[in-house]
Amino acid sequence: MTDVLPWLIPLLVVVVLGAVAALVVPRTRRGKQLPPVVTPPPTTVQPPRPAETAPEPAAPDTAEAAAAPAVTLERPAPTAGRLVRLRDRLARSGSPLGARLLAVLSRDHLTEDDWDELEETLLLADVGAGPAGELIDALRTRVRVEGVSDPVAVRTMLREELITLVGPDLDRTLHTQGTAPGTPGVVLVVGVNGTGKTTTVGKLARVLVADGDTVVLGAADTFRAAAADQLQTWGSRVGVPTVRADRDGADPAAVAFDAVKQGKADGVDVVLVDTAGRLQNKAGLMDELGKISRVITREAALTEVLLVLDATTGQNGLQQARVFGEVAGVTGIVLTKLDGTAKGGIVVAVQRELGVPVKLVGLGEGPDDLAPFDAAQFVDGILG
Ligand SMILES: Nc1nc2c(ncn2[C@@H]2O[C@H](COP(=O)(O)OP(=O)(O)O)[C@@H](O)[C@H]2O)c(=O)[nH]1
Ligand SMILES: [Mg+2]
Repeated sequence: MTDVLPWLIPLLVVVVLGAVAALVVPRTRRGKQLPPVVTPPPTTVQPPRPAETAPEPAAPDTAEAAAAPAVTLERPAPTAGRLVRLRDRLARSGSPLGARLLAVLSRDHLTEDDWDELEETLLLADVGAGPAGELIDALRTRVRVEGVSDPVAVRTMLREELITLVGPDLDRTLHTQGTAPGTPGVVLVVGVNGTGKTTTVGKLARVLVADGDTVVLGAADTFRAAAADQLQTWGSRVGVPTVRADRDGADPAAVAFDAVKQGKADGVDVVLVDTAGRLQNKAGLMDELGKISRVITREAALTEVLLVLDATTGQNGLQQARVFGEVAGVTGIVLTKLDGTAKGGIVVAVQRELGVPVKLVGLGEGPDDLAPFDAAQFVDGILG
């Protein structure tokens, strides 16, 4: 009996340890949430790592080990000069506008028909009736006073007038600095579904990281887990964590609140909050966005509300923009998909419509295809 004891003790230890592990490990295991037995916290902070698949249920230890792979972070392209670097995308999409305007203006004696043609070209490029009329008036005056001599002078004149129309003096600063010590800047991103909000938040996180800021993302589009996954993937690539709901349909305001709280606790520079754009009715939209802003401001001031607008949607997009402008207190516009349209004039129209400057433009689906907007560089891009 006594010589059995030395065997029995380690055996008992193994059995007890096994039982303890069986109790503890499933609780700490990450993965897709089944209907929870214990009430989970409303949101979780997902550390910056690639979106994972659910771990094998039979191998919790391996899953834990696999949860900490050596992640190679990407280095976003510097933000300075991005619009210049992406200029050919504008030239490609905007050249019909720039080239057509230049072609007409270079004619020897400009007739009424020529001026009508110019106006029509501007309208086709979504500049909007008011601004198009102003540009024509300005050009007519200059042609009368200065005459149109050589092509270089014509180009210079058109360039100057287009820059004036786009607004060289509008303050396009992106406000990402917290307003009180120890508080992050908070950027809320709103807009209709499919305009490019999540992509923009992802690209913007990269811009901020490239500029040396620390960032937390809030996935307040809680309709589908896929939306949060999409955002988390963007963040992971540059080492930025995402605060997300544990279940579909959770309260977006709660997620936004938790994200800002988390950002504050972590002492980060900026919190970016992505939202859903599915609400078609104005009252519902106002309710939801109002609630999100209110709960955010309990933790920190909202420093920027960006409205994302798809440049290819023209007048339709403007209509939607108007509604968001009314309910969300928009402070800046992000115009996406400018690489896919000849209607660059929408920059002018939307600024007029909302009285808010375009601050960023999306010029492609690549991770660094988001550029700070600049009137002169934009016009140069359009004129090719
Ligand atoms: N060509 C182009 N595509 C873009 C741009 N921004 C976003 N997209 C695409 O637009 C689609 C919708 O984007 P997403 O961010 O999911 O829109 P959300 O529903 O507003 O969040 C995606 O396929 C994006 O890759 C852009 O600047 N240029
Ligand atoms: Mg989205």
